[in-house]
Amino acid sequence: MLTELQTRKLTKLFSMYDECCNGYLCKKDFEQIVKKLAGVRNWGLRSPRYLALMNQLERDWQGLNRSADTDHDQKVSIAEWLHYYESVLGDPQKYEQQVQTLMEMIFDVFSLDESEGLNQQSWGLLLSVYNVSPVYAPLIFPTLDMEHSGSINREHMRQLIRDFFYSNEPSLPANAMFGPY
Ligand SMILES: [Ca+2]
Ligand SMILES: [Ca+2]
Repeated sequence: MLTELQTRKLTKLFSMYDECCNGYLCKKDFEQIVKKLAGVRNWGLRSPRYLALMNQLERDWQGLNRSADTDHDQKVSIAEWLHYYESVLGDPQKYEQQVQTLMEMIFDVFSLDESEGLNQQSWGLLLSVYNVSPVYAPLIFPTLDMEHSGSINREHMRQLIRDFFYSNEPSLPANAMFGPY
């Protein structure tokens, strides 16, 4: 069973993917996200990076649609999304697979400096791609970067994502890593 806090965070995550804001996730939402992700790095429509990104998001959508769209209308409702995540979070192998893919994509697109970590600017870009205003980045990033290193590495990000999905502790900064929820 998802807790009330988990449900709120997963609803936030849903809203980040619902690019066209119609209350459903469909293929078009993912296509728009690909364009925005590629736009962050100015990857051209025919560049290998763009094509790799497009393939990945296509696979993400197919996987989500196959597992979550239980009424087969080719779109995923919030109820279907929550039901799907309940099953993913209950299965360590599924969870790890999903997070691994997400992590690779995030670091591929948003790590802008040579340390290959995510800085505050990266965070603002990440928010803006996913329908959240980058004005939140200066408020959120310092609460996540508790050691004030200016950068979030992969290991740290993996932990933040885990807390976002699983934690029921209302005071954890990771709950609000993508803004108000
Ligand atoms: Ca939509
Ligand atoms: Ca559906």
